[in-house]
Amino acid sequence: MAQAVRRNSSAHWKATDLSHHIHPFTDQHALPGQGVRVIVRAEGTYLFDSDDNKLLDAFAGLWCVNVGYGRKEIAQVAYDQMVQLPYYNTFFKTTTPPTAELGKVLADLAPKQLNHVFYGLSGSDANDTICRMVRHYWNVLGKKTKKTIISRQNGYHGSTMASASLGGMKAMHEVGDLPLPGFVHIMQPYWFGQGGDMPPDEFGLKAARALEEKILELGADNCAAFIGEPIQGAGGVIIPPASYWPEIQRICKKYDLLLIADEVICGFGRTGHWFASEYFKIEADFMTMAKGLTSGYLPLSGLMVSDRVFAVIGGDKAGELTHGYTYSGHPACCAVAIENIRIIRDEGLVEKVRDVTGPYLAKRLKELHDHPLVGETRNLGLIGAIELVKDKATRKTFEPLGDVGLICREHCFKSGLVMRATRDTMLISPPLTWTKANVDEFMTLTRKALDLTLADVRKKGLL
Ligand code: PXG
Repeated sequence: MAQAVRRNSSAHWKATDLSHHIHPFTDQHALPGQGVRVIVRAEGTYLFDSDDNKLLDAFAGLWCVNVGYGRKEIAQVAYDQMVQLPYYNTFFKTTTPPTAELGKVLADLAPKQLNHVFYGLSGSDANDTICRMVRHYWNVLGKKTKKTIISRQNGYHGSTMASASLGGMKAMHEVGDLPLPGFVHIMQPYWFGQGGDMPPDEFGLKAARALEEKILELGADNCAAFIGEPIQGAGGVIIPPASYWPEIQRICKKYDLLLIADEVICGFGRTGHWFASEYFKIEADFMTMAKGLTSGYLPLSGLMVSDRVFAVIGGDKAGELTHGYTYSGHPACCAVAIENIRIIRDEGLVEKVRDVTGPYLAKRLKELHDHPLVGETRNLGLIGAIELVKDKATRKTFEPLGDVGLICREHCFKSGLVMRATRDTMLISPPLTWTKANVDEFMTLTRKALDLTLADVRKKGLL
């Protein structure tokens, strides 16, 4: 039976999928006309689809496969744990060995004030949990008006009602009448797109001070927390000017707001540091982790809670924390996370990204500045972006925004490369196992895709 299915696999899977599967972030009506791609296996940094195409994955799945594909050690750990104890809950004063062990591993790795962890299965549910904990914290302290959470336009924090409200993407708010009350947004620190003639550091201060303005408008007594991705990922790999985070930190301290660092993409070595909070010197009260925590081998998220916050929500006035998921602290997922972190550590991937592949990617990306479409390249470690613009000197974008990015993404696929586009910004986030040779291969494929894109853009009269 399995054999029969496999024989006509590609067409069969595509048709079956289109009949039943509702895809995330997809125009359901248009999909049948566009078709789906079926990924059937992967090894290292390469994907193989059901039509026998081999693709260099410059996106690590979805910003998550930090240790690369095909790690038998991780599969073995999952297998062993499932045989030993496939599941048990962490409610009712119970735990499992990997659940307990991972907490210690994470507390040792995370910035020093973060020593307590709550587990979920996705970045979205972790951020939802944070919203509840933030309110709970201020309620326990008797400051019951401190409710509003401030985040950024074009930030991404997940897809549940609360996490999509934290996010600042208009298109997401349109699905489900968001944001919910109590969630407001300020400008993002996107110098390339919005900085105009301002020097980056001056612009960074302006973007940070939008937080102060918002707090003064709402009243500090009504403001509970600020959340931000150290580097915005889905929004376009927006690396804030150096002046930004210290000013945000100062403002949060001054007005007594909790600071939440969403490290779902930035964490576990992506930037050449275990967490981008180290690089930007962010001292967060909550830190969201997912994706690279398990390299996507199994779903798991965690939120680290600071000693200061835990003293309150774990204190004698807090009562029961009536919150949790059936799979909070799932033993197989936690065992996989421990093994994944062991690999990152034993193979020196964080240092390699910081000292070797990150700087090398930066150097090679700069070579693209001679390309007529490229307005800027930027990266920190192995997270980066290539901005495609109509006019390099003025940073003027194409109209409508997004078409050129999609053309480029298609040329990437056809050239054997997976690179994501946000607007007309191409995004890079490969496995941390990339060597300099992988960067070279990526550059060759990228230049080819950019040249083909340029030809199309000229043909369409867009340039
Ligand atoms: N926070 C951040 C910073 C994220 O990037 C989430 C939270 C939510 O995580 P879950 O596990 O619930 O998906 C994310 C997820 C994209 C894209 O197109 C990015 C994400 C998810 C889906 C698509 O770049 N990031």
